[in-house]
Amino acid sequence: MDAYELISRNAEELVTEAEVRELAEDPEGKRAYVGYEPSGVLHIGHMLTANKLIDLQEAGFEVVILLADVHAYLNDKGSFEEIRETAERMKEQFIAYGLDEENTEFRFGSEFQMDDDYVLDLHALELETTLNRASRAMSEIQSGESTKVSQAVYPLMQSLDIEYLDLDLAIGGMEQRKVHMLARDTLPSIGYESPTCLHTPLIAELSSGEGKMSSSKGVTISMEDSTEDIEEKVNGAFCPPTRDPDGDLENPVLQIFEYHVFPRFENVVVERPDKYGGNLEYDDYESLEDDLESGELHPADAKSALATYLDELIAPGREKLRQAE
Ligand code: IYR
Repeated sequence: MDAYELISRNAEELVTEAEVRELAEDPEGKRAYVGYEPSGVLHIGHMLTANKLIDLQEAGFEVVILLADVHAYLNDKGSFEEIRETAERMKEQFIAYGLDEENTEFRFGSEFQMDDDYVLDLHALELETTLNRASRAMSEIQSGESTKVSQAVYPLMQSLDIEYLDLDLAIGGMEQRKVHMLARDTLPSIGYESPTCLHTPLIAELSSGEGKMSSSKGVTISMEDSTEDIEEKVNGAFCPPTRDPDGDLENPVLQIFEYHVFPRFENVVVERPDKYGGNLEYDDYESLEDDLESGELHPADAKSALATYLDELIAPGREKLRQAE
């Protein structure tokens, strides 16, 4: 796989493709980042962007993980002290998950977001941005119904982070895209460049295939899950053999195979007793999807394989959490 393929695989959107292609021409030493509001425990959403960070490290990028403590505070996620504590716990889980320790820089937002230059630049961005635009950027991120002033400041700070961490590429789930678009439009007005962005897809809610999987509602998978929890959740997952004709429903089992399992395992074995045709082996996602659609692969067998692979991905992080107890 060439650098561009590795960098762009499984991305939902590149902003812009031409800019990402240019980065891929000489990725060595380029810097990419993802920021997370610290929540203590890694869940499957963190793991999806982390998969992209692992791809980028393999392509030669340096990776920065921003533990966005001030952002979590602005978004009403608790006291500053509580947030700092949960942030510390996340570092080890990212490394356990498979990021290269030598080449992952962890930064706290509070290390630089209170510096004079940053704050003055923030005020300059406030002057360039309408409240309406800032509030729209937060529609899929903000907690609570109405946008507080702190939440309108949030996307402007997220925009500035890209400049202050000296980055070449900003990564985020599709829910971050409006913030990134705001950054692209407004950073040039205060003398900075428009950032290049890559967005990862969102996975459907596990039990229904409806809407998006989130850590705050519906079924989700996290590093706190035991092997049995994972088996139970995956067994109960929505997994229709054929695509929803209206296109409203997604198949979260297939999505997890595509975005979590295949990027991390060279080939995938679905174990089956001989009387049901014996084991199936896949070296790409598409052939597994085809087999599920044709009926060659039964949803129950697909789920049981998925639970095994997910458990393998989660086990090292789960172990770190246990040690920290
Ligand atoms: N908005 C993110 C958290 C975040 C991301 C980046 I990239 C930042 O520079 C700052 C905050 C979230 O929803 O978790």
